[in-house]
Amino acid sequence: MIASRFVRIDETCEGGALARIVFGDTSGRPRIENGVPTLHLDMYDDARDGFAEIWPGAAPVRSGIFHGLVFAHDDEFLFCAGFIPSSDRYTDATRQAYGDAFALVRELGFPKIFRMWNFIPHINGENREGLEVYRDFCRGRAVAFEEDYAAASGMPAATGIGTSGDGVGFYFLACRESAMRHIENSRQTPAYEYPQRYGPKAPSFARGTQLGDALFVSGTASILGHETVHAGDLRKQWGVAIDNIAHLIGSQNYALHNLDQIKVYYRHATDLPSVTKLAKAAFHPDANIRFLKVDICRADLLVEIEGIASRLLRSD
Ligand code: 3EB
Repeated sequence: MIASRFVRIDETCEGGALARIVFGDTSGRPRIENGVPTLHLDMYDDARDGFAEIWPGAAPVRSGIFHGLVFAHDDEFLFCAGFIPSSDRYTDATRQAYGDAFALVRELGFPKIFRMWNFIPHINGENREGLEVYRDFCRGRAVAFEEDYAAASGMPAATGIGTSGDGVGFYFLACRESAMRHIENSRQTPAYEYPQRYGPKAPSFARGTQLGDALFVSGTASILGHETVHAGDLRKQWGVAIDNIAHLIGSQNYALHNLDQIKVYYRHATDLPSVTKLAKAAFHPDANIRFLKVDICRADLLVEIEGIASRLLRSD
């Protein structure tokens, strides 16, 4: 099974890791640092001291760079990270970067992308056409998926969220031909079927992806059908997001106490005490949770939650 770990930002990463994502105070192009593909994202956690997410690999790990994409793989899994410089229009660069990523995964023999993360600066701002930045990004991503990927392999679980840094950072994990399954949530319209009022092209992601024992849960918010519910009410939004996750993972026989490697994204700094309390009550006491203060892809969303369900945590 593949699993991530959250570690302190200054903890060195012993050999064999596929990836290190540093949630701290800088953003930039991914690089190979001490042999490990590393992506820095400007988005402090609640403690304002940052943390790193590590994806361990099994030796031998091979790494490389392809069209600015930094990658590493072992025999089973591939990690890849990319970066799109800040711009007043993201559609074409996003289409290009995703197209390169799809070519890379096929070339290296890991054609099944099971989990992606996208971090978008000024996500609720406007591009030079007056289109919301998130929608601009979604347009390029959707075209890339349509052109070259979705027909064969569907769309992975994902997160698309704000960052305080410059430039779009993204990373993903892929595997070889396998029994990976993308999962939808009957409480929510599939994101790729959202109507046009949310943007010219719908977001390209599945609500979750099951792989082996793990269910990767996409960023999940207070959306029922395709509509935001409880605009302006943090507690009610939290409740709907949690119910959405419980319903999604329940369909695969997991419960909330099975959720780990949780990230809680919240819009307003003043909501941190509330989301901390709510998370304590909702998740297993041993679950690893990080809180990140960022903008969320719809201006009316106050909180978004992601995680990985597995059988490792127990309720007793
Ligand atoms: C939503 O359900 C909330 O654009 O990759 C969640 C997860 C959201 C992923 C993405 C967006 C994305 O529509 C937003």
